[in-house]
Amino acid sequence: MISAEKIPNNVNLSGNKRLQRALEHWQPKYIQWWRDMGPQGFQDYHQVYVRTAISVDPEGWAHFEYVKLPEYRWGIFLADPTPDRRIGFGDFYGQPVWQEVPGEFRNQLRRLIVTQGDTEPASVEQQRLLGQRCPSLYDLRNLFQVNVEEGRHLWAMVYLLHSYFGRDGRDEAEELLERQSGNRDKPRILEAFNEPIDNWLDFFMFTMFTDRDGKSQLMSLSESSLDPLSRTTRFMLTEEAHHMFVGETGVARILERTCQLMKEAGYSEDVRKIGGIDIPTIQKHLNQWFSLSLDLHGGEVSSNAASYFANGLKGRAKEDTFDEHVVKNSYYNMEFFEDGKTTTKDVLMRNAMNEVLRDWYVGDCAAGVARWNRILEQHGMSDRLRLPDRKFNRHIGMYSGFHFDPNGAPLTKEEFDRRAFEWLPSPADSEYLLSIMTEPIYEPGTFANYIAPPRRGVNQLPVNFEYVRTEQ
Ligand code: BYC
Repeated sequence: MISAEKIPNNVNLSGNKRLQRALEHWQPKYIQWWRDMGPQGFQDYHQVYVRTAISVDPEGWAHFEYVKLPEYRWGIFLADPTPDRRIGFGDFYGQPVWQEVPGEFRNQLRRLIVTQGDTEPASVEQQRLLGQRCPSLYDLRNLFQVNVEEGRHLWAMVYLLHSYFGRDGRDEAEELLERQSGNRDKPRILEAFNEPIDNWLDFFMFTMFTDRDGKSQLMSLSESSLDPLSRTTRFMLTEEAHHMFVGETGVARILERTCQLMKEAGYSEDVRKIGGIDIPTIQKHLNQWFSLSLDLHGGEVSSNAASYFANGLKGRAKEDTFDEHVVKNSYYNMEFFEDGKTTTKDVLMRNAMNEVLRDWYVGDCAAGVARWNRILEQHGMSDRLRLPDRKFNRHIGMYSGFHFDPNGAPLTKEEFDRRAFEWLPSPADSEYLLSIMTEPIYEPGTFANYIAPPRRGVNQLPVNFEYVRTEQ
């Protein structure tokens, strides 16, 4: 039985019987999905020290407690309304925002919300086996924190589907639990969410780069004229920040440890011989998840994106920092690849909105990579990590039929296939990573050999706190 206490919310759930009934119907299916497809082996006998959002004010969204994962209180929260909020871009610029879904945009909005919603359970499915190879209890707890919040983000989208899309919305909410990451017959909608995440380097790169796509997409949806969508995604962004923290500091801690091991081994030694993760392997995983996440921004030239913008459904990240918001007659100078050469052409800006968002995304990623490189620098290493060219390893958009190296130089398919494992993780790399992660570390304050401890623990607790405890 759903109650306001069980589902923390600020949408007056108990005052909306129709919605409450719809969610009551969906909730047991969600819990069943969580048990079947969520963290394997951590459902019934473990208590996890997690953060639960119980309101949107600064104290309320970070309430810490021990819970069994299936008993996590997945809540529904909208950021506070902005008084007299107006449409910030597109053809309806300046008009009041919508509290209901306009009939003519119903399909487009449903599609955006379903696509966003689909990624959330997908990521939980991708990460479900990682707990059994965790590098520490601190990391295990962070994994579960990310997982329960992705679950909450699914609830956020299901709330919108149930509230504003009637029967269609309810059907879509069911299907969100039926598609499965990597399933041949019913895969998740977007490609990156069907890729396996087998090891912790993948997990940290995913939370660094793919969750950052979550950030850029949520920023653009938070500009939406549909006010409940805007308010929902605005609140989701507060949680997304933590996921990227997990990714960025996870890779930073691996780099830190790699540098220590290299020093101990006298620099010339192969760091793998002493159980570390070498920098080329880190670079390959960076290449993989960055390029997959570039794909998540859609095609460079997109009539979908133009239409979303014109109709005021999906804006640009930080729309208010742009000078002009209708954007009818401006152009974007875009790179194209034609006859084996790159060239540039002007494209109507509205058609280039995916690329505009990708620009923002690439800049945000580059700043993160620069922070990683400072660690290498501090240790006196000459190696540096770098983002590959955006044409590298693309499967969506205009570069998808072509092949490029990480510098953006064109290659034939044969050349690319021959050299792919110089730039992307090979089966041997994956095998090596799994070999150093076979034993999970469940001893408080102990860390796997390949990763340094964090500088501080969670919620001002010590690093050796028992973040996940087994029930006696
Ligand atoms: N994979 O006009 P185009 C997150 C399809 S992550 C497969 O180029 P559009 C999270 C497209 O559907 C953020 N298919 O692209 C992170 C279309 O199909 P149709 C998730 C793809 O529509 C970590 C065709 O190709 N949120 O939150 O402008 C953990 C041509 O499309 C892909 C959103 O994505 C792909 N990568 O843009 C947990 C926001 N890309 O029409 C969570 C909502 C394109 O030919 N979604 N296609 O059947 C959107 O805004 C847009 O759907 C996209 C695509 C930006 C994804």
